[in-house]
Amino acid sequence: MLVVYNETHRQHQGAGEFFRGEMVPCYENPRRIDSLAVYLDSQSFAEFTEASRFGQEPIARVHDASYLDFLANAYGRWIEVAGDCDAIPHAWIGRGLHQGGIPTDIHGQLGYYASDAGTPITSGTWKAVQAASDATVTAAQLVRDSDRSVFALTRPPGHHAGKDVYGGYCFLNFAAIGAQSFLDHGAKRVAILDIDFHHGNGTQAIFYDRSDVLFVSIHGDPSDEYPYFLGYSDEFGMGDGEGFNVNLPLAPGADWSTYGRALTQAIDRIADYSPDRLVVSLGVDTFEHDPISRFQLKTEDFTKVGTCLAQLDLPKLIIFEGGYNVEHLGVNVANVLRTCG
Ligand code: SP5
Ligand code: ZN
Repeated sequence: MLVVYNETHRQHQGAGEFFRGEMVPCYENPRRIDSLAVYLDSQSFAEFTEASRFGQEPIARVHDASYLDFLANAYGRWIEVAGDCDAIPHAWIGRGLHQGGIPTDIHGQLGYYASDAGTPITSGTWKAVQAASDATVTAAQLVRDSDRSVFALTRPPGHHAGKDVYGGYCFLNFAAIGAQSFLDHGAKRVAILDIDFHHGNGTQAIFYDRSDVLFVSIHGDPSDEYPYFLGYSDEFGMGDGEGFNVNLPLAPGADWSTYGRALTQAIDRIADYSPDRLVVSLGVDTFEHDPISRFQLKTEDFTKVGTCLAQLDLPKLIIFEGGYNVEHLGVNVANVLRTCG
């Protein structure tokens, strides 16, 4: 399998995230990719290649211009008022307490665009996420040219980012950028399968009213897990998108017997849709020893995940999302990639 490696990921390195009333070291850190890259590099099935540059155009197909402008300048504006530390908001929009305007102050804008206090904007965030977009679009191009599956080995992750909102460690939605890039190059129907432990709320929201992208997600029940506010089983899509959004929430503690059934259901729905292209948001925070998640997949279960994915006989654009047990990331991801077709 081709692996597009984005070395610039390292530019995004947050000091801490706010959790349970205190700052804790960021779970989403460069060691994740370092460890994963070393492991994949030792596997003969993985062939590394570098990203080409595509610039802002594919990003602007998914995200709002004003949001991109904010992301590009947020850190510079923040250090003027806060000094040289990561930017984190302290005030948010409350339900019913907003008429739609965007404040001018950087603190107000952070609160406007952010969905949580766990996603610091650092000096290199904008560079890193642009490079991650390049890696994604390169991978999509390679899928088209080679008719083989390609893995975008990059971070930070993307599936919690909406068209004008960041959070959940995510700033740009790479699954959406990849899917849109397929559509812009002739695909008529793209399916996105999201198997990160957390619901891909950003991806869902971006495509909620569209039928050209089917979004299917298996994740921890949001009544009990981040991102809390989307990911319920009665969210089917709206307007033209009605029937093209499928959420399969599972209770905490799900192991392969439960998970495998949901995965079969997800794959059947995707096969029914008969997409031209398939994007996989691959999080391995479904692992039993993930430090922030609550499913119970074992290392050998990731081979079963890959074998199930192989039933969808299409080259896949696979994008790395979550997974925070740094030591086991490599073997878990490799077990999916080796078997997924
Ligand atoms: C892409 C992705 O996986 N984003 C996940 C964002 C989760 N943010 C909330 C983290 C809550 C941290 N919980 C720590 C539990 C430690 N026992
Ligand atoms: Zn996750």
